[in-house]
Amino acid sequence: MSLLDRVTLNKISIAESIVFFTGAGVSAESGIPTFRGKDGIWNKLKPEELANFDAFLKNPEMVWEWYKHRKKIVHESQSNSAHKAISDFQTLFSSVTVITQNIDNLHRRAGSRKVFELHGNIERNYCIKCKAPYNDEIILKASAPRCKCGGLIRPDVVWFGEYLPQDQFIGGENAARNCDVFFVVGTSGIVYPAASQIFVAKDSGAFIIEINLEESEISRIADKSYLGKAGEILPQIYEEIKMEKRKSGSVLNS
Ligand code: BJW
Ligand code: ZN
Repeated sequence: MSLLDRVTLNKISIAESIVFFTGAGVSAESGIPTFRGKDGIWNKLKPEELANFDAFLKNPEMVWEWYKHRKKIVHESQSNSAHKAISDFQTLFSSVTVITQNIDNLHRRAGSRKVFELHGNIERNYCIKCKAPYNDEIILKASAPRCKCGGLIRPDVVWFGEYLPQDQFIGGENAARNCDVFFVVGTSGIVYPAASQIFVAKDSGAFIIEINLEESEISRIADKSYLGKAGEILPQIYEEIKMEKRKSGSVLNS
């Protein structure tokens, strides 16, 4: 049985530019825990003690212990069928953009080529004093690694109260403003300014499709909500659009 109704099928099929805005839920099926919700890590740990700069300065060892643990999880994980389906959409549409709040690099690993990372990337690190980049080899040797200049090295992720990387934010916002269909996948949609890009897409006339295990802050503005696992729903949507495009002879390559 088809998942997509006629209106949604048409909206996606005739789109020229599509965007996937993703959150922790898209990586949940890769074994990377989400932040909020039933199995979210912030049910057990307090974000204000770990995900902000003051906490890092106060206790870099503790914050690093947490990030080293998460680096290991990310390093050992693999992209799942949701990341793969998102990447596969590149064979059907000439403009496919991923805007992700995730720091796990799994969209790129799955083959997505245009990815804006709003909250950084856990595979990178830098010195807080001179901004020199560091790879994980150096990091894993010390409990609170330091740069040659003496500055503390930190993971290249965005903590609460910090500005988002402007090039990534602006790139994402432009894609949101100019797309026809905007998928919102596996995010609670409560963290700003990232979530504002969903509203930019909505206000610019995009058709908003949400995919989430449960209703979220975004459900009320979504044109269509699919409740379920991203790793099951996205491959199904991809297959239905591929069939529709084949019928009309407009597949790019496959
Ligand atoms: C599935 C699924 C499956 C599960 N399939 N679905 C009021 C008070 C205090 C602060 C603020 C405030 N209002 C606004 C703020 C600012 C603050 C903010 O937004 N806070 C809110 C929480 C209230 N924002 C900031 O501080 C930002 N910076 C900023 O505003 O700068 C301006 C400024 C500068 C200087 C001074 C003052 C202001 C920065 C935000 C940085 C967020 N960083 C984190 C951590 C990154 C590093 C790390 O990972 O350690 O980013 S927080 C965390 O939340 C992470 C995520 O990217 C982000 C979003 O979470 P996400 O992805 O939505 O995950 P979840 O867990 O919330 O949701 C998962 C969803 O998936 C659920 O809905 C599930 O149902 C679903 N799901 N499995 C489909 N298989
Ligand atoms: Zn330095």
